[in-house]
Amino acid sequence: MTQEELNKRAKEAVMAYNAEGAKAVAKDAIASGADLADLIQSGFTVGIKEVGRLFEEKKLFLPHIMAAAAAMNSGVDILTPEITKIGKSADEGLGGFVICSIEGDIHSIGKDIVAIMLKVAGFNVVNIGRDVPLGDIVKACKDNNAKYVGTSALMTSTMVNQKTFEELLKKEGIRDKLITNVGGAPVTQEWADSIGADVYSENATDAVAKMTKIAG
Ligand code: HCB
Repeated sequence: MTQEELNKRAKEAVMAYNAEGAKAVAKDAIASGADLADLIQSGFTVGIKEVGRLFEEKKLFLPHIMAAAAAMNSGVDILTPEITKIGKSADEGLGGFVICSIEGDIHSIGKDIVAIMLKVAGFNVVNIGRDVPLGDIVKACKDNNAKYVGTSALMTSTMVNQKTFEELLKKEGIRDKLITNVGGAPVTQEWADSIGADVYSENATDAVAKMTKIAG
């Protein structure tokens, strides 16, 4: 089975809320030595974005999104240990990377994918979850002596917390010790520039490319 066929199956499994189908395509992809990161990005992710579009058009409702997200997670959960195995191991010296979905935001699928890919690239990733209070993110950065911090915001109402977070880091006197990375569907390069974030990442591949370049 080609990569394109696997990606199509992954997309269709998410769009059909089919957790078993998502698991099956994940297993088939592993067995056939396919590009697992591509399966996530060009397969599962395309499916969940399509579900989001139909939700926007009021053709689908929240339970549909929840079921599609559950199907996607079932597939990604199978892929994660394999992706981590074939990548570099963590602690390769690229430094501590705290990542989370920002206060007020429970969306976690994209952030978790970025966390996995950064780990594979050799960062020591500390994924502290979703809807994480700003003060707790600061604490995690200090506790882990992080060099990098990534925040994910999927809603216009929570994007503003990325700005408040930049201000909090300054207040705490640790802004200069960290490289901040921002992402999430409504987040743009313009937004990153306007709040003073160091790096904007459109997707996981972009995050890995930009952050590994910075890490040298
Ligand atoms: Co949700 N939701 N949702 N949702 N949801 C969105 C985000 C809307 C755009 C849908 C819509 O209305 N069109 C919308 C936000 C509107 C807005 O503010 N502009 C929305 C809403 C309103 C809500 C609720 C408020 C709905 C409700 O309860 N009435 C509620 C949120 C409550 C809250 O957070 N306090 C809600 C809930 C849910 C779930 C639980 C059903 C589910 C999330 C499950 C989970 O994450 N565990 C969900 C989902 C799945 C979506 C959509 C359909 C898909 C999001 C997703 O997973 N995309 C989304 C529609 C959309 O985004 N078009 C919809 C796929 C991932 C792979 O993409 O963009 O998240 P990504 O991540 C990329 C990229 O951005 C970047 O890399 C990732 C990988 O390539 N990236 C980073 C992300 N984070 C990064 C961090 C970095 O440092 C670097 C790069």
